[in-house]
Order: sequence, then structure tokens, then C-alpha cells
Amino acid sequence: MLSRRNFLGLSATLPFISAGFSSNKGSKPVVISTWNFGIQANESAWEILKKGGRALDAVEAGARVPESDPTNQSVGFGGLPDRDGRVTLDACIMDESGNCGSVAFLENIMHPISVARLVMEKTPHVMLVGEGALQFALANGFTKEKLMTPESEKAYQEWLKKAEYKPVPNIENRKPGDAKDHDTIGMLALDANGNLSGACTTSGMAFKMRGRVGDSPIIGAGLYVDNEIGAATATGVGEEVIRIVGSHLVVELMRQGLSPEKACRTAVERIVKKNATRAKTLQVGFIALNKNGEYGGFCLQKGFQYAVQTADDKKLLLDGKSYF
Ligand code: SD4
Repeated sequence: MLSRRNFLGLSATLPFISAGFSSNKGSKPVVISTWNFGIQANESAWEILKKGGRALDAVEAGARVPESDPTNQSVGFGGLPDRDGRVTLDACIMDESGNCGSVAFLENIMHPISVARLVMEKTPHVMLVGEGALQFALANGFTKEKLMTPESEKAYQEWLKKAEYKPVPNIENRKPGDAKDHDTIGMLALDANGNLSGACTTSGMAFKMRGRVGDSPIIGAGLYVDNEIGAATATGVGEEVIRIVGSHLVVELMRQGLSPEKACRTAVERIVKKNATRAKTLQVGFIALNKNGEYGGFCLQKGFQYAVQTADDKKLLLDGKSYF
């Protein structure tokens, strides 16, 4: 697998990287996902979409890519731990019929997105957390794995020296090898049949309080899909996203006729309106995809990126429009 380090090197030379957060004219199938590692994740999703496969299968396959990448310190294996030194994972998934499943505060399981899918498909519930989510995973054939890597352990030991908790905007843009304290994959897909699905998976904010759960596994906050209208997902400081029920808000704004980009922008403005001082110090980014295959994104701070793949386009949208 291409490591994050190699990928970052490669990405600088890729011809398809373009600037701006423009909306496309709309096509299907299409898959979009957060941050630069979304390019690789989209490729996996695309393998399913290009054969006429289901958006749900595509987003699950895509989300599994960063989950099992030990160089990605903010999702799954290799994720940075909480302040007690434990890696705890959050994920959710939603399909074209409004079915959804979620796990939060899950430990020792490499693919929380697949557990979330099973919660959706095999239980009458939407969300399982902690020990119960782990038991459910083990009962369904998942195996316990150590998710801390030597690199995450090193970053944790370094953090312990000061033990300061302070989210840093765009921390994912640090040089490879530096500790990152957040970034999450949120992925949205529209398949050849015109059906939408989404997935979101993360190890959450690094060095968070034990038991802290962010927006990523919360349906409506970190992810929302309405097959009549569109889908949205979020990344960044989850507390801000939860406060405005961000992804649901973006979908409802699209329902009112806003373009995906304008809907994302309006949600970001809502965060600023609630507390501009706080908003200045942190990052939140939304991406959205509508029923016509048009997409867009918007963020608080410059530096957010999202990856797009269609039949004739594969790109990373860089340094797009941001509030600040
Ligand atoms: C969280 N939203 O746990 C996640 C983290 C994230 O970019 O997306 N970071 O709050």
C-alpha cells in the first residue's frame, strides 16, 4: 500500500490536483472524501462504483483504507490514543433507505466502519458503544488487535511531557512523522443507480479525555444521507459540529435549494455565528454531494482538502474557500 509519506510526495506531482472548491456539473457515479488520504480511499470505492456496485459497499470499502493504514494517525490502526493511552474509535454509516449504524468508544477493532454496518444490518439499534460494541464485534467474527503503533506510542509519550490538550487547526498538514491530533475520513458516494450512501470513521481528537466521543459516529452530526436530496459529512473539532448538528443541517439546506458548496458554507457560518472567538482557533470542514452528483465543500480555516473521483476526473481540491 502507498504510505502516507509516499503519497504526499506523489501528490505534489499529480496532474489532477486542482485549486478551488468548485462544484461540478454533476455526474454519476461519483465519490468524494475528506483530506488528501481520500484519494486512495476513493480508489477503493471506485472499484465498486465503476462496476455498477452499490454506494453503501463503496463507502465501506473506501473507509477501510485509512482504517488499516498505520501511517494515518487519526483513523483506525495507528490512531493517536486518548490521554490514558488507549486508542478509541468512532464510526458510522448510512444507506439510501435511511438505515444507519454506528459505533463509538470502540477499542481494539481495526475496522469500526464494518462493525457500524453490522449494527445497521443485524440489530434493531442504531448505535453501540464501548464494551457492548466490542462484544458485538467479537461475536460477529472480528478479532481483537493492538491498534497502537510504535509511532503513536512515541507521540503519546511526547504528549505526556506537557499533557496539554489543544486542538491545532489543519494539524494534518504537518510534515509526515509529526504527531497529528485530528483528521477523519468522511466519504459520500452516488452510485450508477442514483443511490447515495455515506461513511465516517475516526480515532477522534488525539489525547482526548477518556470516554470522549465526537461528531463522527453521531448520525446527523458527522454524517447524514437523504436519498431524495443529498449527503454530507464533517471533519474537524466534533464538538462544534455536534452543536449545530452539522451534516443534517447541510442536507436540509440543500433541500431548500442551496448548492452543496453554499450549504456547507452556511453551516460553517452558523458555527462562527455561535462563537466567533472559538471558531477562529479551530478547524471544521464539511463536504456535500447532491442527488445530481454535484459536490462542494467549505471550511473554517484554509488548509482543508477533499478528494473527488468520477469516471473522468480524479482530483484533490486544495486551499479552497474558507471562512477565515
Ligand atoms: C472528532 N470530527 O472526533 C472528529 C475528528 C476529526 O479532523 O474529524 N478531525 O471530533
